[in-house]
Amino acid sequence: MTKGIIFDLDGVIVDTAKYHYLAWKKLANELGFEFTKAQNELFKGVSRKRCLEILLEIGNREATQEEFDSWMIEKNVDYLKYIENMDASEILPDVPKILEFLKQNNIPIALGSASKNAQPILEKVGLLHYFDAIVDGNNVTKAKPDPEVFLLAAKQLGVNADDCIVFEDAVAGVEAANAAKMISIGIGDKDILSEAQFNFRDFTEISIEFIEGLIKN
Ligand code: B16
Ligand code: MG
Repeated sequence: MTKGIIFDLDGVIVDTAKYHYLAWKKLANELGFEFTKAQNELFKGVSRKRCLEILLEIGNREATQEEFDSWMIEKNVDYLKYIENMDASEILPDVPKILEFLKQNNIPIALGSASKNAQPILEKVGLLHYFDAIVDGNNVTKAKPDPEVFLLAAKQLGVNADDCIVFEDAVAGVEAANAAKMISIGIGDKDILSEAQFNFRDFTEISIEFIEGLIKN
């Protein structure tokens, strides 16, 4: 039975968090309060709807359903303006090297992201062709740490869940991978992602030998 590899998007393949931050900050400022980069950390791996709920808690703002819906749209319209200008230079270091190695070894590759904009982002940065399956915020009903996104990705790849390996930068994502009984690899701060089975700061720390070991076991 082959292994399957599942990548999160934001914080693993590209750093879209900085664009999410600018779009949320603009909305917060319009609503009359500040939104800091430190607060933006809470938004990583979290769905758009939940992000707005947290933002309103930060600003101590109430919203009617109509306002909530229109602010969700406004934030996304602003976010998409940044995405529009993305290109291959925004791919995080050594990600293409790993994707290329997996492709050459016929290892199925999936995306497992909370973002509803995942497909256009992969297209913009020129990585879409590497992915055999894309499961994102448009396909799931339960957000990470629920394992739904990764279980669906495994299913679409035709690989058993316990033969999958997940790269994640968010605590909720690592929890989701563990709940799916997959091998979890934390990308980022190992103290924050301490629940992951393996930890690396970024892909430049990951050798081809390490990947070979994972896909052979
Ligand atoms: P969208 P990931 C997540 O991406 C981001 O980390 C998170 O900040 C964002 O709110 C979420 O996608 C939804 O994104 O507004 O584009 O649907 O890390 O799960 O790839
Ligand atoms: Mg992420």
